[in-house]
Amino acid sequence: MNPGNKKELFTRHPANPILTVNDWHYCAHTVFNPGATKLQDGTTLLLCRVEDHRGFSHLCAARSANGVDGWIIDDHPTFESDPINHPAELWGVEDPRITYLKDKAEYVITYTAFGKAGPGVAIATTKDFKTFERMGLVMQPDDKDAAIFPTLFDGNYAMIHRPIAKSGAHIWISFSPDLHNWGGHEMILPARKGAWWDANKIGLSPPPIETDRGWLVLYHGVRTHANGSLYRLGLALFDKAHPHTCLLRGQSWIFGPEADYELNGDVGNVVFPCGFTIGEDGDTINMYYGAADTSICLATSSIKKLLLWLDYDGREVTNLEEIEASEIADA
Ligand code: BMA
Repeated sequence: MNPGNKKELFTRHPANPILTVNDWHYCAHTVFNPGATKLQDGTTLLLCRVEDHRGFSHLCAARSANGVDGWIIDDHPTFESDPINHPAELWGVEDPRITYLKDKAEYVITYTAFGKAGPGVAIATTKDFKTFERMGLVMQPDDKDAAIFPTLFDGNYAMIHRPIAKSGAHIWISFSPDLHNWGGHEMILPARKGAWWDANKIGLSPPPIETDRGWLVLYHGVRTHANGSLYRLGLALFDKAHPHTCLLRGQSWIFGPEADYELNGDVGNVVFPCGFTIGEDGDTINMYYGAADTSICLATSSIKKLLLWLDYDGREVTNLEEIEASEIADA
């Protein structure tokens, strides 16, 4: 599939931004970077990051029958930081990703706990998005952009996350028998170097998307330039049974800031998805993303289209990229 000059594979919804802080029932500064899931009755639930006027974030649930409009938003923060019992959340909770675990019949929320030591990965579980059980920090700072796979691998849960290592900000995987204790850590996708759009920093965006050919991983890449940081999205495919094995990695980015609401805001030039739902056809991807750290937007694509594009633009991952990453460590 030759996409021609147009590399973007997602179509923005004409109603964007679909949610802004003006839709909230209480005083807040911005709403962005929502986790997403479809509840058992088909309702789309977004767990939105809400930043208050101190600069601290909490999470608030918004529900809609069609995932586009008619949002019913909680009239209070749904999930707030608990700094007394969890000091790692002193400055708030950010960027949730939601995974439904069939074996437990509950939702696992991985989120960034922001405290004095920096951002770390924390987990909470819920059955109804009203009451939550906190597990606390599962990956120490500096670590973020985490999500759990919806299936087990040889009886273990798997989590993708982004620790900051000496070699840089690359994507890693870890495994756990109980969601509390994690091991088997392995780097699975390195940030590239030099002129690449995803040089400097990468991190998982929404949780991995299950397909017949493997796990589609949408990730954000950050390119630092004279004007600041530019957040765009890339795509990779991982082996279905061995999710630490990358089969294909796209060369070009597939979505980046273009619309006014993505270019301008608290942090311009940022598109930052943390959640998706799949349409009733089993193929449509509804990607929910934060625009410019200010509002919430929707863009759609298709699993078939993304896989076809990877066959065209993707490359098998060679050791070269890992060698490049380790060169940074050696420098
Ligand atoms: C990242 C995260 C996101 C944010 C992005 C752009 O490091 O903190 O929450 O959207 O930066 O500011």
